[in-house]
Amino acid sequence: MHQTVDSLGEKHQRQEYAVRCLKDAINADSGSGQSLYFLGRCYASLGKVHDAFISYRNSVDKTEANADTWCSIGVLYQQQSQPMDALQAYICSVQLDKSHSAAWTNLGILYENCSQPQDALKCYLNAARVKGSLSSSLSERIKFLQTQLASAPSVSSQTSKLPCIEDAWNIPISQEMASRHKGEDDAAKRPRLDLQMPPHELHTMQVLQNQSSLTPQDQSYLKQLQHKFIQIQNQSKREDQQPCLPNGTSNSLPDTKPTLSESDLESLLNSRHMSAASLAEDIIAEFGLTSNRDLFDNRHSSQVTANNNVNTAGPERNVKSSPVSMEMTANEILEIVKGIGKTGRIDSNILHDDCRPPEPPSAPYPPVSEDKLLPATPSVLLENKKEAFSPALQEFCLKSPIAVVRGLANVLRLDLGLFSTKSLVEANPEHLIEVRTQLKQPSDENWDPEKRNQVWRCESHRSHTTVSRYAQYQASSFQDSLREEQDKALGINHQSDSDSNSSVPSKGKKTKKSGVFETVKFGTNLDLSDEKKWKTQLQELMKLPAFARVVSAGNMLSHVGHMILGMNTVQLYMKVPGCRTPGHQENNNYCSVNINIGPGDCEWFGVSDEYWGVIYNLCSKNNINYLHGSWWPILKDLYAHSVPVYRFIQRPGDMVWVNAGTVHWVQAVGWCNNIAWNVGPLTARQYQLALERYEWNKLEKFKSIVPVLHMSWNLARNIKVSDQELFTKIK
Ligand SMILES: O=C(O)CCC(=O)C(=O)O
Ligand SMILES: [Fe+2]
Repeated sequence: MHQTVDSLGEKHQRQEYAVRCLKDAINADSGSGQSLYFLGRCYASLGKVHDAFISYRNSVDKTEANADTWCSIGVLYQQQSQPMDALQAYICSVQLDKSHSAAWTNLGILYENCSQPQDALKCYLNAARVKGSLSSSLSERIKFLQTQLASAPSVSSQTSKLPCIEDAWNIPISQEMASRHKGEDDAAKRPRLDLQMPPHELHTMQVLQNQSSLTPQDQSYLKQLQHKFIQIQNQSKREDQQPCLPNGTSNSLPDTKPTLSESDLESLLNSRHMSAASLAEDIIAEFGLTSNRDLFDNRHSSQVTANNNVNTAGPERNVKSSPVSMEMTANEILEIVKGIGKTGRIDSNILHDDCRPPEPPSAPYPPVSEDKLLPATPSVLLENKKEAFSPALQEFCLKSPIAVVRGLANVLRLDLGLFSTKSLVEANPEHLIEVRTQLKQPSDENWDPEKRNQVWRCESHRSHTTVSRYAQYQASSFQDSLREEQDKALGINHQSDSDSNSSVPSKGKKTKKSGVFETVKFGTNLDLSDEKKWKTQLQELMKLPAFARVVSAGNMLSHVGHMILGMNTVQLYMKVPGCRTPGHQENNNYCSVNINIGPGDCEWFGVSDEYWGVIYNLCSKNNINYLHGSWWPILKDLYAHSVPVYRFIQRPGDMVWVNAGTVHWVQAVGWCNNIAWNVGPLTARQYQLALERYEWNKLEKFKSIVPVLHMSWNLARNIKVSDQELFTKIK
């Protein structure tokens, strides 16, 4: 009532009240499909598409056979520019209730939008047959189409965007659903509630992201779009985890502009008269069906048939042995792979063509000459904001194994103070942080704890503390060192190895001796993913150019559909001098973006991707697992194997770009914090390296935290790939 009756007060308040009442109703009776349906209607009229979909979906789960729900789902799909899904939903609706004039009318509008007037007319006529539903606009529309069609040649079905109404009723929905569904439960019989960002919004988001300066209005619109994008991605991930139907063809269809609003639908629904028995007979006659039972059972019976096909497909059919080729269309491939995956085996190696398992590459040949073993690190000093947003900067980063972009924070006016230890403590003092206890030593050395030999194994013991406790440690370590400096200047003698009396996270001491070495504590992997806890910090990072941003349409990791902590979310590192990030390649070989917050510097070492096999072998020789272990390369071993090493200092405000596959290790020179995350530029190289590592991780029993297969499907759905090589690889 509050949703629909104007006299009950101001619209917004009424709507909010209606939502509250419905939520109460659902709490009181969680099995009520109707309350969930009404809640969905409220959300839809409030423009909360995402919430509306979820409510409708839950409603369908409780009460599947509800024509109203399917009709409303169709409306949402139509608004989301997913005409094929909208069609399926409307067909579900009119199959459940053939006198559902609203669904027939919507279907007519949908067909009209897709330039299929004959089908539209049939639907309008069906709507008009329902007693009491013939509004003047409906009869006008019918007359208009009849006149038009009488004078115009009929449209060939070859060029139709949607299947004609007869086909839609009979075959595609049931069979398409049945042959492509993942599970056998009831959910598999329904169209998938697939949320997609409308293409124009995706495009606008991309355009806005690439602007160097935005008006406050544009900024807030961009934020809205990005928020929506993430929500949709998350929702689509949740959908994927349920046994429901894949979306199929909707993305390949051109946009349609929905013309039916929720309120139009509302009035149609309100004026609707249920159950016109004669209508079913008319439809049977019109569509040439044989019996009433066919109408009702078609979906389910053909589903059984399709399932049977699946079961007889044979246990060992292998996609790779089927004649699938890159030249085929999606439909041809679907035809060939029908039934595979259910009982058949799909070769799980997703690497290209030859299916050989990946292996660490042998050393590049011929080896580089000695004078190339210490290459200069590609670096650029930015002078202004325009340079930061120039495509040239992105190109520069993408062509180097590692690059340092100096002065980025300065030209973007990034407020690095938001990531200072003080701000972190103010924002979330009790937030957990991982601690690594390590031996403090010069950056180009790595001794065993007794300082007998230089080794590859890097001592790094894990524990946990809170931000505020680590902050105390970091601050007192700094003050102690300052005092020592002052005392030194004053000629006061200090025992250089004496313990400090300040507090340490776990032991109550700042530093202590472990054998001959002082130990340091590295506060690592502080998770900044929570948008509420770290709102200002995360907002600040929106100032970055799109290619380096945490979330952007051009970042593969933004298409995964869920958070991967530290990869498509921000992590922060809190350091004192000597803290080490041991050698590694990024997860699944993605690129890494790292900004030094200061006040101190960091020292970086980097080795280009093609040498990772050499480093892998050196780790093995030193009895360390390359993926699972902690190692700090001995430089002379690398040089002895002709491995060039980039080495450079990252100052506060500098961004380091670690390209796909680059092996790197980092040591703090001073007291500083760093922020970092991963990005996946849409390049063939990045995609290939991610795939290779995905496969190699399997062999090494190392978990790939990027679901590369799932991500590939999302990429295929979400983006238009202009790079031919990347397109082919994804395909
Ligand atoms: O700042 C650090 O120590 C982390 C460096 C790193 O491995 C990265 O940003 O990828
Ligand atoms: Fe890294």
